[in-house]
Amino acid sequence: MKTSGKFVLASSIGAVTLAASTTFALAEQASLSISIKDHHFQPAEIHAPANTLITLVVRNLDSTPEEFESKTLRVEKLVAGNGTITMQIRPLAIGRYRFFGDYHEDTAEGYLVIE
Ligand SMILES: [Cu+2]
Repeated sequence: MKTSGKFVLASSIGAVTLAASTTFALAEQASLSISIKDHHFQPAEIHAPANTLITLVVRNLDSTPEEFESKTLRVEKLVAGNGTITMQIRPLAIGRYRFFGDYHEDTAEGYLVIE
């Protein structure tokens, strides 16, 4: 009787764990945010896991507009002075992906590190 009770309990825990991990695998997402200040990205390096849909928020703390751009991430999006944009970045393989501010590329540069 006691042994049978333990068996049932163990089975239920197994089922719950399996359901939870399946849900997680289908909804892997990461949220990142970065700021632009004095034509520099802060932080200049951001990290996210591989094969994950990424939501990136870019806040421009400067009063002048900037364009968030990256060839390898395939994004190019205007951020108004004191404005905020939100973008989706496709799931990526491990690597370092460079991005820059197209209006101040000499100073506004950063990397998205996928690990
Ligand atoms: Cu551009």
